[in-house]
Amino acid sequence: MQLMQPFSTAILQEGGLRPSGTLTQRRLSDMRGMYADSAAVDALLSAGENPLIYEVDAADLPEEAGQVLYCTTTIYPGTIGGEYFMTKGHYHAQRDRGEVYYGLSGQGYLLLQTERGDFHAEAMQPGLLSYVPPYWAHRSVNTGQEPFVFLAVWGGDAGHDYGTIERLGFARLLMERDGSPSLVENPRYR
Ligand code: S6P
Ligand code: ZN
Repeated sequence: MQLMQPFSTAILQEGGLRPSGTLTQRRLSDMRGMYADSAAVDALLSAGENPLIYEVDAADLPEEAGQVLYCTTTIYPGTIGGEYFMTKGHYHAQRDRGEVYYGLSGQGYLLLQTERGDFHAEAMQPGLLSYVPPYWAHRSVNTGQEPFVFLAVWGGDAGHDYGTIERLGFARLLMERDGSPSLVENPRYR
């Protein structure tokens, strides 16, 4: 059997792996329907504005059992209709696979929910590890004025289910209210 060789990667506090892995950029047009204020989304896109919401630099590793995958995520600061810039969010395709997030720079929140109706919001900051248990969908949000960057580490066979969140959304929205983050019920949830 051919064994992989050990290696090291630098994790940049401002986001990114060195050497770089695979870069993915998510713009507003990639997230239609995810922000509650669809009129605000349409207005920006039809004005030709398509802001970069977040980017991921993911280690090039096989997505299979036994591997440990990792990436940095950089969420840029901003709001759409008062809702902070955020990731799409997902369940793991294999629901019983957990994950850890480790804050590198900036400020944000991790929103988590389960299919049986639990919801949880966890503040994230540099130096803090946030644990995503099995069965919890997860979305991260930048509530600060600068890029919010974190490292994620998860099992190689977890996979990603984006469709469930695309259909149902998250139970609560993280909105900027008087300059501070505020969780509000998502009127369109379920
Ligand atoms: C992967 C992990 C993160 C996210 C990344 C982007 O399991 O949870 O690396 O992929 O933060 O979020 P999303 O929801 O677009 O994959
Ligand atoms: Zn995940």
